[in-house]
Amino acid sequence: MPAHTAKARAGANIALVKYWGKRDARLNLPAAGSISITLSGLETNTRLHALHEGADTDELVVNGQCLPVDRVGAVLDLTRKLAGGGPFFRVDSDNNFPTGAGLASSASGFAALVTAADQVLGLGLSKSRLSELARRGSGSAARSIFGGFVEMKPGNIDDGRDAVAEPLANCEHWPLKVVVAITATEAKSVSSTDGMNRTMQTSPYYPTWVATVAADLELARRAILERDFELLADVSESSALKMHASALAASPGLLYWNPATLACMHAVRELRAVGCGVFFTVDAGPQVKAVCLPGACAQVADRLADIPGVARILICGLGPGAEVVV
Ligand code: 2P0
Repeated sequence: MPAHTAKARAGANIALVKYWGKRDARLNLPAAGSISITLSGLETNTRLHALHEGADTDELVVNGQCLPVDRVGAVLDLTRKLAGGGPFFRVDSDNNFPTGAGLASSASGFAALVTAADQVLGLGLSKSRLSELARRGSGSAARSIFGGFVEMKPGNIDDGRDAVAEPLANCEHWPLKVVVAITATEAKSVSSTDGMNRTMQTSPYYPTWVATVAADLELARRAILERDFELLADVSESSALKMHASALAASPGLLYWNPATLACMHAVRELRAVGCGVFFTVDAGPQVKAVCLPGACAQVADRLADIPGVARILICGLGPGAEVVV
């Protein structure tokens, strides 16, 4: 029986093997797979409230600010279609971290949205189908449906039903920590979607980048299952740097880093060289995510906090997948 309101929460995720490029832009199908960790502490809480019968569109409020419904409305249309109809909704979404600055608010946002929509429309979809729906909003959102270590499959069916995420290992398997160094809080200048499109269309390195992902996935999968930190560190840093290399070579080149980003990357490498269990990854923005063994977390946080240009440090653990909040 459909309800009038539902609430869900989802954690952000950080890719260790990056997603950067699509095989189908309309269905938002990735060109290659990716592997991520879902985080605790960086999350979106989303409440859906059915609007009165005369309403003719959904409404979106993010952190108290009205925004165009765009992709959110399109994903809600998909869920209403599955339900054989349904009301328009007011979507109230709150992120407890800076929106649009390379901290994957779209990932936790769309994962929470489809989880709440499933509940409010009484669909009872499997996690796999929720992952497919979340992907239509944002490719990385497919991964935030699951907790812990997650692999996104690129799939090869045209309609995308096999382009979904699946769990690789739970949080307890390997309770890594992530120290996030915030080096800018304003929204980034080029969105991930636009950056990916530009890279696909203009970067001479794009085909090479895509061709290397399968081997990285294989290594990362093995590193995670065997808890081999050195292997995970090597493959993750390499994947991030290759993604940025392909983006830097686009026309015009995509330069997501600022001086503090680079200083943090050097600091992480210096720490690792003296035996500290840490590696970096950087997404389509200037923040640096330092993934660490639990015992290294305090030392890494202290070191990054001292770097000029680092405005704030966040410390996260691994967290659960998207869930309904009662
Ligand atoms: C990732 N990023 O794997 C990569 C690394 C950013 C850099 O997934 O176009 O917002 O909505 O599917 O999911 C961010 O891209 O892009 C992203 P769309 P999305 O985490």
